[in-house]
Amino acid sequence: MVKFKYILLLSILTLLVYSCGDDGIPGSTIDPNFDHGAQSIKDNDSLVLFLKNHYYDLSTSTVKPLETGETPLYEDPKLVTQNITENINDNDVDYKLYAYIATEGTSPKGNPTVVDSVLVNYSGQKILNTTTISTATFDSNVNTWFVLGGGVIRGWTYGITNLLGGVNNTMANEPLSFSGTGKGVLFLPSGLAYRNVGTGQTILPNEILMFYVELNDIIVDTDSDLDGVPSILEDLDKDGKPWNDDTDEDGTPNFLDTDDDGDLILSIREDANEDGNPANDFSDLDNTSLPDYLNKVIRKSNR
Ligand SMILES: [Ca+2]
Ligand SMILES: [Ca+2]
Ligand SMILES: [Ca+2]
Ligand SMILES: [Ca+2]
Repeated sequence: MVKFKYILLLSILTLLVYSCGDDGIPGSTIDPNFDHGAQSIKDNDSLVLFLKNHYYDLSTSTVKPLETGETPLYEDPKLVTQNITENINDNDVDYKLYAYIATEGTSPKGNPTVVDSVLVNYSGQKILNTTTISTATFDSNVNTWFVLGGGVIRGWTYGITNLLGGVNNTMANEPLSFSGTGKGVLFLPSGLAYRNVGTGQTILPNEILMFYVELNDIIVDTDSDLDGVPSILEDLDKDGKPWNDDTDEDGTPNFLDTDDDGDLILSIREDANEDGNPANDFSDLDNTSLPDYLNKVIRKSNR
């Protein structure tokens, strides 16, 4: 089900999904000499000024130019700053992402991980200068599923983990309905959006963006490749980035790879004790810490 949705989304969504270079980084093949670090600093300077010149208006749930008596976003305790390091062309680039948590969600499911499936309403606007907001919404949608680490812009991957979802009140055969949803605004440097590439005519290279996001629901422990190992547990080096773990080096990260060790036996079938979890089966007496599904030497299928 989740896998199906993932594939469907990849084929439909053109805006929030970028095309990846061989290292998974959009634009890396377009201009290998582009200075991503300098762009990150420039974008952050703009974002900070923007956040100092705007506030969140509770009555309209929108970001507005600062007025007397209002608290600038930059000084608002509801603003979260995330430091994120992305590896681009073998160089680490530091970014700052700002997430304004307007309304805490009420879901007991907790925050989504960077690779969980999320159901969101959203709208995106450009930050074209630091004192005003583009009134044009370039993209919006309601009740749309995304896999956070699986193809959305990185600003979403990280930013939406700050939100909690709501409670599903949907009745049988009725439209989706949620209450107590989490609402926030993401402020993204271009490096965590469409980088120095843009999306063609809609987003130009190096544009900084803001997204209103409402998190309706999440799938806890999303298993995008349905191999029995939750996506977040396929982050083998535990660096918080499941997209850089690729045991068989076939270009598909483990959390999207149905045969993680490339031995032509599906991971879900390398489940010797048949408990549905391939991560707790260790048949190699010479390597007792490596589970069968990551061990090319072991090619036992339990089905
Ligand atoms: Ca990793
Ligand atoms: Ca896998
Ligand atoms: Ca395998
Ligand atoms: Ca097992």
